[in-house]
Amino acid sequence: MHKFTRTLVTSALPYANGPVHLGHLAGVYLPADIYVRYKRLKGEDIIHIGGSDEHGVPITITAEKEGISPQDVVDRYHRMNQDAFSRCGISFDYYGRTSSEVHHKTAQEFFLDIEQKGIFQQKTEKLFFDRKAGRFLSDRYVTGTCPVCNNPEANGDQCEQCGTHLSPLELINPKSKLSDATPELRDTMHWYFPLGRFQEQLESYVQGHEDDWRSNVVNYTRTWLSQGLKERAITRDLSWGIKVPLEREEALGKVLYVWFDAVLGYISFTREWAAQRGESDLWKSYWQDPQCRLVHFIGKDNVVFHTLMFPAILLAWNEGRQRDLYNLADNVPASEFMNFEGRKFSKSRNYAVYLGEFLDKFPADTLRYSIAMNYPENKDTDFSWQDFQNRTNGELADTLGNFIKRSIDFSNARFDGEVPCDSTAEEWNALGIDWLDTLEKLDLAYEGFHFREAVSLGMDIARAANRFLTVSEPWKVIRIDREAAARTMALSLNLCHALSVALYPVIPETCNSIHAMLGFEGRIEDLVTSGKSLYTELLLPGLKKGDKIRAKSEILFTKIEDSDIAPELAKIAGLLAEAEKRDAGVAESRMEFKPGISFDDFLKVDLRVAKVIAAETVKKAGKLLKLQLQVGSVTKQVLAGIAKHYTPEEMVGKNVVLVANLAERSIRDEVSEGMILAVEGDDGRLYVVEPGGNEINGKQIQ
Ligand code: B3M
Ligand code: ZN
Repeated sequence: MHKFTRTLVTSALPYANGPVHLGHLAGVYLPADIYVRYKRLKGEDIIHIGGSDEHGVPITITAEKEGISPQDVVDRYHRMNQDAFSRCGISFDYYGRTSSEVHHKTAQEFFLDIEQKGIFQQKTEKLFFDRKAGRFLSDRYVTGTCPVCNNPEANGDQCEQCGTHLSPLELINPKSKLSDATPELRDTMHWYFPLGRFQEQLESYVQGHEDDWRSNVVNYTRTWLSQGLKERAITRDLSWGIKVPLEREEALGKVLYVWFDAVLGYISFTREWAAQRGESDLWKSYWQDPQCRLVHFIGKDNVVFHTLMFPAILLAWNEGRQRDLYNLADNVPASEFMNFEGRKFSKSRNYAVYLGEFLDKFPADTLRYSIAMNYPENKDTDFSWQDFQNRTNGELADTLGNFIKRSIDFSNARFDGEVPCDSTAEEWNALGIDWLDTLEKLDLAYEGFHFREAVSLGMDIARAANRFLTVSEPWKVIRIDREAAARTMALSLNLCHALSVALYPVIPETCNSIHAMLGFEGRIEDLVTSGKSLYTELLLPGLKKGDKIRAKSEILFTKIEDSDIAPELAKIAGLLAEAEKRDAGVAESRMEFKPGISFDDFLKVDLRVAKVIAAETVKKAGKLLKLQLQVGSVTKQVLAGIAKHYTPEEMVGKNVVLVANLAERSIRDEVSEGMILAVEGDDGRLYVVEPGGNEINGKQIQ
C-alpha cells in the first residue's frame, strides 16, 4: 500500500441555485467533515476544499424563473450555503466559488493546454435555435411530444412519463421553453473531449482500486468502461459560464460545459487557499506531490464525473509533461441517498428540510449525530423527525449527557472538583468492553469511511460508561469506602475525556464543552499537534490525580419535546397531502378519455398473447427494454419503456399481450415491431398485462 504523508479532501460543489438540504449534508458534507476532523485529531496534514458550483443550466433556469440575473442567484445561494455549512460545523479550509477570477483562469488554462495538444475534436452538429430569444437551446430548454409514449410535455433530454432518454431532435412538435416559439435547426460547432483516448489508462486506474473503492463506485464506473468511452461535448452555446479562451470567430458565444469547469474548481480553490495563506505554491504539494492522497466525497449521481471524466482531464494535462503532473483520486467515497420520511428529497417540489432552517430550530450536533447514525454508506437510508427526537433524547441526552453531568457534578460535590486519583489500565478493562479492540475498530471505522459504525462504537463507550457509573453507585459507596468512590470518579472523568476525543469528529461542539468542563484550556482542535494521535490519547487515561475540573457542569443536550416537532410533522403531512393530490390529479387527467372509435376500428387492432424469450437493456435509453417475443412460430422484437419497473431477467418467460400489427418504428437505431400492454398502478409503477398459461401462446384475443 502506498504511504501518504498528506491528504486533500474535496466535497462536491453544490449548485448555487438553491439552499442545501439534509440529503446533501448526509451524503457529502458531514461524512467529509467527520473524516477530516478525525485525521486532524491524529495530527495529520489534511485540508478540506469545497465551494459553490455557479455555472450551468440549473443556475440560468432559476434566474429566469425568478426574473433576476444569474449573478444574483449565485450571490444569494453561495452566501446562504456557506453560512449554513459553517453553522453546522463543516470545517472547510476553503470554500470557494467557480465565478472567481482564479477559477476562470484555471479552467481556461486547462482548456488551452488540451486544445494546443490537439486532443480535442471539433464537431458541427445541428442544434435548435430560438430566433425570438436569439439563443441556441440546450436540451433542457426544449420541450415537445415524446416519440415513444406521446407525452406532450417531454423534455429535450428525457421524457418523464416513459423515462426514455431523448435528444431534442427526436421530439415531435418541439417548442422553446424560453419563448414558446418553434425553434429552428442551425449548425453549431463544439469542442469534444475524446474520453475514449484514455480508455486503457482509465481501465488500469480503476482496476488498481477495485479492492479499496466501494462496490457501487466500481460498478458505475465499470458499466461505463464496458460500453466503451465516447467523446463528450465540453462546450455549450450559452452566455453564462467560462468563455472559451480563443480569439477565433468560432469560439464566440461559447462557454465551457459546466462539468468540465466544476471539477477543476477543486484545483482553483486550493490555489486560492494557498494564496490566502501567503504561500502561493503550497497548492502543488496537495495536487502534484504523489505523497498526497486525493479523496473526493460525492453523492452516487456524480460518480463517473469523478472516476472517469476528471481523471481523464488530468491525464490529458499530464500527457507529454515531465513535471507538474497531477495526482488522480485515491478514493471516491460516494454515498447512496438519505430519504426524508420515506420519500426522496426533491428541491423542485420543495419536499426537503433545508440545512439553514433546521439549524434555526435545533443544535448542529444533534443533527450531526442523527445523520451520522443514518449515513447512507451502501444503501439508501431515511431521516425522520421521530428518529431524530428519539436519538436526541434517548442517546444524546439520557446516555451521553447524563453520564457527563453526573461525573462532573459528583466530583465537584464530593471531591473538591479534582481528579481524586490516577486510573489504571486494568480498571479500564473492567468496563465490560474490550478497550484495545474498541479503539482499533474505531480507527478502522473512521479511516474506512464507515461513519455509522464509528459513531455507534463511540455511543457504545458512552453506554458502558453510564452503566458503570450507575452500577458502581459512588454516592452510596462513599459513605463506607471513600477510596473506592474516588477510583470510580477518577475513571468516570477519564471516560468523559475519552468520549470527548472519540466522538469529537461527529459532535465537535459538544466535545469541546466536555473538554472545557474537564478543566482544559482552549479547544480540542487547537491542542492537536503533529504526531499526537487519537489512538495514543485514548489508550492512556488522559487525566491525572489532582487535575482540576471546572466547578460547574453545563447541560449538553436539551430534550426535544413532542411540541417541538409537532409543527414539522404537520408540515410533512401537508407536503405529503400535496404530493398525493398531485398524484391524484395525474390519475384524474387520465380519466379524460380520448375521442371515441368505432367497433370496426377496434377490430383492426390485432392483439396476441406472446412469450418473452429474451430481454436486454438498450444502450443510452435507460428506460427501454428490448424484448424478443415468440408469437406462435414468429419472433418479434419490441422496445418497451419498462426498464424502470422490470429487469430483463424478470421479463423472460412472461406471457404478455402484444399489439401485433402496429406499424414498425425505429427508436435509437433499433426496430420495434409492436407494443406490449401495460397499465400504471396507483403506486406509479407500470404493470405488464400478463395473461396466464403457456398453451395460449399465439392465439388471438377475442
Ligand atoms: N454541482 C452537481 C450536483 O450538485 C454538481 C457537482 C459538482 S462537483 C464538481 O449534484
Ligand atoms: Zn415518453
